[in-house]
Order: sequence, then C-alpha cells, then structure tokens
Amino acid sequence: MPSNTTKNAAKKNAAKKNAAKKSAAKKAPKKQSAAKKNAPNQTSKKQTAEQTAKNTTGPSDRPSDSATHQTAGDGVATMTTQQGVAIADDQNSLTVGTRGPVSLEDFQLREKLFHFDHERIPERVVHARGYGAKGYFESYDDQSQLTAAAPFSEAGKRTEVFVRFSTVAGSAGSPDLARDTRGFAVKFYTDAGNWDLVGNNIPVFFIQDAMKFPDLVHSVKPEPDRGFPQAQSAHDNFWDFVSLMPESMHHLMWVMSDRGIPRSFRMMEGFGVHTFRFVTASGESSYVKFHWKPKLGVQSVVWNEAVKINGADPDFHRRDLWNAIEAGDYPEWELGVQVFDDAFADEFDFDILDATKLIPEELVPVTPLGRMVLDQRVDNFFAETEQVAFCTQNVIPGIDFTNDPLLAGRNFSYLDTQLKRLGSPNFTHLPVNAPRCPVAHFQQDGHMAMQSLSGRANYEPNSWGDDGGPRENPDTGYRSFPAEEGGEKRKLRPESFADHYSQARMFYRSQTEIEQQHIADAIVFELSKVETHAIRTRIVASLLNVDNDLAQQVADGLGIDEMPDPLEPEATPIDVATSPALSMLADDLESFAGRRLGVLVSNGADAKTLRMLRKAAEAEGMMVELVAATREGVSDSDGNSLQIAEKIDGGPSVLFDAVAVVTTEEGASKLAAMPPARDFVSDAHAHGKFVAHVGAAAAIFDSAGVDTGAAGYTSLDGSRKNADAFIESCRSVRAWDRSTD
Ligand code: HDE
Repeated sequence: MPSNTTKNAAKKNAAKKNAAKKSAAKKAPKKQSAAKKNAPNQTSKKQTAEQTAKNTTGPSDRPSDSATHQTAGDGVATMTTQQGVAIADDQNSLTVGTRGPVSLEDFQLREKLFHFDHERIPERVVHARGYGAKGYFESYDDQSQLTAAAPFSEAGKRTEVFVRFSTVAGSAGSPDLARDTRGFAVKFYTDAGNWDLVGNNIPVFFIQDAMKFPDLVHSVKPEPDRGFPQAQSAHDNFWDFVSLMPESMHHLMWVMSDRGIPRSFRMMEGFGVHTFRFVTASGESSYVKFHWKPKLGVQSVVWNEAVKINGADPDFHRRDLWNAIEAGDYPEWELGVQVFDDAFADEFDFDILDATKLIPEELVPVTPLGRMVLDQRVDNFFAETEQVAFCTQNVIPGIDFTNDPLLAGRNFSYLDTQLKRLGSPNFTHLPVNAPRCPVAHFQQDGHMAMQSLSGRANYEPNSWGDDGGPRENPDTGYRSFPAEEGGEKRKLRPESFADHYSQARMFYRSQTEIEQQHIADAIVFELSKVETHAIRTRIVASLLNVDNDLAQQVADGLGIDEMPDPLEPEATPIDVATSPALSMLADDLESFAGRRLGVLVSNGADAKTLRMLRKAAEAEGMMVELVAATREGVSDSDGNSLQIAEKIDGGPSVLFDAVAVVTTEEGASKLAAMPPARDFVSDAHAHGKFVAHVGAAAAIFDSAGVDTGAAGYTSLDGSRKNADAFIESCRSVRAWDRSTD
C-alpha cells in the first residue's frame, strides 16, 4: 500500500519542484509552434491515437511510472474529482493523526466510493453476454421500387451502424462458447432516424407467442432453488419446458446443431426472424425477411472443442472480433432479403406470421441489397456495448411490422427493459443510442436530461411562430401501412400455427450425415444431464415426429430400451422438400481466410519451412501464431528470434483452426514429455483439424498416440508448393473422415 509518510512527502515535494522546472523548460519551445496551437483538434486526435497505441503495446517504461505516487505535470494531466477539484493525494484517506480514525470529511474518498458502488447497471435479462463493434452499411443500389427505407435509397450510400452479438442464456460473465442461440442486433443510424434490426443467428424462434417468453427464459436460466447451471440448456427445467412446448422443436434442431457453437461472430449468419413489411414512398407494401451472410462463410466448432475453448479462453469470441478489427481484417456481411407478396403467403405451406417457420431460399431466393463492414472496435465497453439500447419498435419510413404475435410482444418489451437498465427515458441522449439525424420534439426533463429544450414553447399547437418549435410533417413523417384488420377478440392460437414438426424434419433432413450425427450427439449429451426419466422419454417421443432414425439414435445414446409412442402432434407432420441451403457443410469454403493457424515450434525449427508456411497462410488471408515451450528465447535454424504468441500451456490447439508442428528432433523429444504439447496434437487430431508437420516432430505425435498417416495430414518439406497444398486442404474445414467428437 503506498503511504505518504512525512519523509516521503518531503522527498515528493523536492521531486515535484524538479519536475516543474523540467516541464517549464520543455514547454518553452512548444509555445513557438504556431501551427500546433492553431490546430487543437488535430493535436488531440494524434494524442488519442498515441494513447491507443500505448494501451495496446503495454505500459510505458519511464522510470516515473514505476513510482507508487505518480504525479501530474510533464504532459500528465491533473486528476480531479467529478466536480473538477484537483486531487493532491489519491492513495490515502484523510485521518485524524497518522494512526487515527478516518474523517467523514474526506469528500474525495466518499465520492470515489459512492461512484464505485454504483458502477453496475442491471445486466440484460437475456443476451447479457455480448460484444459490440461499429462500422457501416453500404447499399449496392437504389431500392426505392422495394422500400422507401433511407439506407437503400441510392447505390453506394453508407449508413453508420452499431452491432452487438450475444448469447442468450448466460450472465454477462459467462463463457462465449456455450451452446446457445446468438443475438445479432444491428442499429442503423439512418438519416430518417434509428432503425434497429434485432435478430438472431437462427432464422426461427422457440415460441410463437410473446406470452410464453418469460417461461422459456426462466426454464433455460439457472434453476431457481440451486442457482445453477450457468449458460447451459442441459438441465431438467429447460428440457421439461420444451418437451411440453412442441412448437420449440424446429428451433431446438438448430441450436442442437453446430450452429449453436459458432467458430466466430464473423462466421455466423444473422436473421431478422419475423416477417416484416417493406413499404415504398407511394405506399405499396411487400413482405420481407432479412438475412445477413458472412463473407468468411459459416463455420462452427465441434462440441468437445467448445468445452475446451471455454476453459482456455472464455472470451474467445469477443477477443476474435477485437483482434480481427485491430488487424484491419474487417468482418463483413451481405444483407439480403426474401421479398414476397400475399399470393406467395397464401400458397406457402406455413403461416408467414409464425416465427417458428422459415421460408426456404430455394422457394424465395435471397436478394443481396448491400454489405455491412465492421471497421471499428468499441472505444469503451460499458459506454457502448453495455449501454446500447436496441428496440424492435425502432423502425423508419419504408419498414413496417406484420401481425406476428411474437413481434408485437417484443415491441412492448424492449422499450420497457431499457428504462429498467439505463434508468431514464433519456437513454437516447447517450452517444451510442443518439440518432445521427436532427431530433426535435417536446419531450422534456427526466433523469439525466442532456438535450434540453430552448425557448418558451414546450407544447404544440402554439402561437409562437418561428420560435414555436417543431411541427408534424405529413409528407416525410412515418405512416403505418393501412392494413385492414378485423375479427373477434379472443385468446386463441391460429390453426395455421399448428404444425410444429414439418420444418424441424426439413431442417434435420437437409443436413449432411456428419451434421445429423452432431445433432443426435448434442441431444444425447443434453438429455444425459436431465435427471428426470419422464422428461428424457417425452423428448424421444417428440423426436419420433421429426425423424425415426434421429429418435432411435437418441434413445440408443441414452440407453432407453423401450421406444415410447410418438407424442400426439397438433397437426400431422408433412414431408416438405429439403433445403440444401440449410446445411453448413454441404460445400467446402472458397477460402480459409480470417482463420488462425497455430504452429508449435521448438528452438532451431527449420527457417525455410516456417517461412513457406507463413507465406502460404498469409496469401490465404490467415493469421499465423507460434506456440512454444517458452514465451521468449526461441530461434529458428537461421538464428532468427521467433515471436511466440502463446506458451504451450496457454495455447492449446482448440484456439486455432488448423495447426502445424515444426520442431527439431531434440525439440520434439522435449515437447513430447509435456502433457499440453501432447494434447495439442491429440486434440487437433480428434477435432478433425488439418495438420501439417515435419518428420523431425514425430516424437510428439508418437507420444500422443496419433497416426500422421490418417486423413488431413500434410508432411512439410520446406517447399512453397507443399505449404500451399496444406492451406488449400484447410478449405474443407475438417477432415471429417477422421474420428471427430
Ligand atoms: Fe429479445 N429481448 N425478446 N428476442 N433479444 C432482449 O432487450 C424479448 C426475441 C434479441 O444486444 C431484451 O435490451 C421478448 C426474438 C436480441 O442488446 C428484452 C421476446 C429475437 C437481444 C427482450 C423476445 C430476439 C434481445 C433483454 C418474445 C430474435 C439483445 C435486454 C416476444 C429475432 C439485444 C434488452 C442487445 C434482448 C425481450 C424474443 C433477439 C428483455 C419479450 C424472437 C438479439 O427486452
């Protein structure tokens, strides 16, 4: 604990005087620089950039920065209270006598603790764990024939966006690789106001009616008596609820598939889920479903990998997004739409207002409208990612709602939740939530009002002429689509929402064999954590309405000998055409760009092999990171010092998309004796990763019992051709014919 004894204080004063002299001497030449004086903004921008660089490259090594009492001056700002009063001592409370009681008079101490005590705001009830980034949306064309929505008004038009990706079930500190649906929420700061497209990475939802949302969320959260499990659906309450809620089956199929454990936010699709309306300037309307398609392709991890990533790096997804943006490798998505009319809606097998159904791309193709690029990380996590307030009811002229009952509930819920979280109806005054277009209204006062009205008028109509403030605008103002509505007021689910299984079946049957296997494995895993036999069998009974083989595999995996009768469906499931677009693995990726290659090296590793491997990987757009037994002191065969990213204990192969092992024989035998190095290769093998290796590294594979003759192994010989062949093989993502988990 830094103290301020009488002796220390004397020393400090002397040091201060010296520092003051020095800084006065240094200041003199600065004054002569007129250019700098005239451009205060530029100077401060430069300072910010330098500070950022400093933050990312680590603390400075000035001797004064190792002191326990670090003082202002010489370019270092004076610390103040929130009221702007300069602080003389930030280490010690005000006491009566050096060993006496602390005085309540110490307003600095009280202010500091008061503020600290109130640092937390309630986390989101759902989607508490999330990460944000900023960028822009760019329209490919003028789409005014489809919609009057501002972002699509002309080719090349850019609209600022803020995006927050999230998991649903876990609390703010939960691990990133939980099996869960991911939130994909985009705020467009358009010149016609803010438009929030608050979607998920799964195109259908668990439930059809907002009435069931609190029940769904309660069931998946930690059980109320015991307070666990955290961020997991593998427990009785969740499976009990969904087993009694057959409409959840389609979403369950998706979340039990590998879509529930994405490799990266950058490699996820996003969906608006509900059917919305596009409306043109002349008032013509069509139905629309929104799709975000990642430029890097869709990719997931395997379950055993997810479990290990959560231990090795619980921040895997947020770190990945941060690192990609910092490296200038900006994540990008294409926004596409499925547009259709009443005629299609009437002939479609399902109800377009039912959020548990999707429209296969083979029936209505996805038309690309533009691209979104995330080229800025957040500057402050709390100010932006925590305080961003998405509201589904934030629409702009050209976008409108449909009667999806889930959407109606959301339109109430999001505004309500913002008041609870941010504590004030003025949350739109926060920079992250503030529209970028002019805002003018007579709403006033309230907690933390920052944009107050000026002048006398705070109502309208009024008689104050030019000083009377804003008025409604019948030409540009938002008008709801005048859909005709009627009918009896009742609490009744429509008949057209009754089929809960046909699309679950369609999804399952559209998957490749490996993907189907992973779905079965995931359900077996989750149900094996369920204590109640009746719940397990009820799910198997429900699965019989999806696919007999799937139900059988799950029953076998659980050891259920006697197959239950199928659960009585509300509507008999039908066989609809499969949709190949729903499979992630049906096609290889066009490129393995944006992925990480982890190379396990030892001292003396062959320089040419490493060089060729790096060139081939970087030509593909991959990031190469070296892993070794120590963080420093490792050189290649040419004596070049190697930049090691991870010591082996902190850099398991689960953190990488593909791996290579380039060591000497001596290095290999040392690594072979280290359990984390053996895990590095045995995990990569079990997870089906593509592996490149040099002959000298054999001891590591031998000690792990791994056969490098299996599928997906490339032996490196120092040639570029060979390194290229390895990188090209990676585009298949996994060597699935090797045993995977
Ligand atoms: Fe949400 N949801 N939700 N949700 N949701 C929230 O809003 C709600 C639903 C989604 O990154 C909450 O700000 C109800 C579907 C995302 O900040 C809350 C219903 C979809 C996010 C809320 C749904 C979503 C939320 C919690 C059923 C996909 C995170 C904190 C009618 C289309 C946004 C907050 C962010 C967040 C309510 C269903 C997506 C409580 C009542 C369907 C991506 O208002």
